[in-house]
Amino acid sequence: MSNDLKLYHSAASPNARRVRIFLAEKGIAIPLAPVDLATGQQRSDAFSAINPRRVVPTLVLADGTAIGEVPAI
Ligand SMILES: N[C@@H](CCC(=O)N[C@@H](CS)C(=O)NCC(=O)O)C(=O)O
Repeated sequence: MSNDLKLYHSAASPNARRVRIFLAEKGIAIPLAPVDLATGQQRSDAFSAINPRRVVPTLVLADGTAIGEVPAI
């Protein structure tokens, strides 16, 4: 398990699923942080501070850089 990375995702998100499938195919385990899209958690102040575009998936690197596009992740 790499604790240098954290993936914000949602089980209901097809885009987040694309990244989880990639991680599984590569055998990479990283901490997953669920974001509840149904209740609008992606629009919360806390998540907006992580990714101002307010979408999942968002991959946060060890230095705090947040990447919020599947192809870039
Ligand atoms: N272009 C983005 C799209 C990400 C995206 O649209 N994510 C959706 C879930 S599949 C989302 O977070 N939607 C939040 C909202 O609509 O408020 C990517 O490729 O990662």
